[in-house]
Amino acid sequence: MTGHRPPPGPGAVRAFIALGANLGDAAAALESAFAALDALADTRLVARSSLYRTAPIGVTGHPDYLNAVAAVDTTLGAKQLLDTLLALEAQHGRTRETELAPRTLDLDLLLYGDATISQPGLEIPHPRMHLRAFVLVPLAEIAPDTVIPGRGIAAELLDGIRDQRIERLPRIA
Ligand code: PH2
Ligand code: MG
Ligand code: MG
Repeated sequence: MTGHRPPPGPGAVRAFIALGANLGDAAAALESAFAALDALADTRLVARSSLYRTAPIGVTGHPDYLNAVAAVDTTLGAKQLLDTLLALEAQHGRTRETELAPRTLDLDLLLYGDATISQPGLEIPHPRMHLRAFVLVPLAEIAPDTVIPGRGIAAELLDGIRDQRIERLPRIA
């Protein structure tokens, strides 16, 4: 997004990534993750949402999350990009005690162009993204017209998630 590096080249695919954290300095982790995405080989950050404070979904008694969404253009394949995201999580201290344990950084691949992919460990579109305010609200902020294959248009899915608590944090600088 800084404009100092050349675009990733012809054939780049627009992908969307969900960022989340609810352990440690979550805001710092998300800012660091945006920078790391922009610095990836063959990948450029093209848009980033605000940070949002969100109620944990699927668990009770855990700390609130900070969530955000990034758009990247990349010539990495979907599986390469996924593996890169998992490596970035690990670099940010992510451990996996239990499935929904509080985490220092979660990076979920939401969309990879208009692809539909179903293989072990890689489900595109992310199978629950259309049900989650913490994904749809930041996605609609940066790319409201995004088509979620089989589900609809991001901005049009917001009506279904009005009951989920989410608060946009003011942008600093
Ligand atoms: N991630 C989950 C489960 N629940 N809830 C919120 N608010 N934000 C998340 O990122 C999140 C969640 C699984 O990865
Ligand atoms: Mg997740
Ligand atoms: Mg994940």
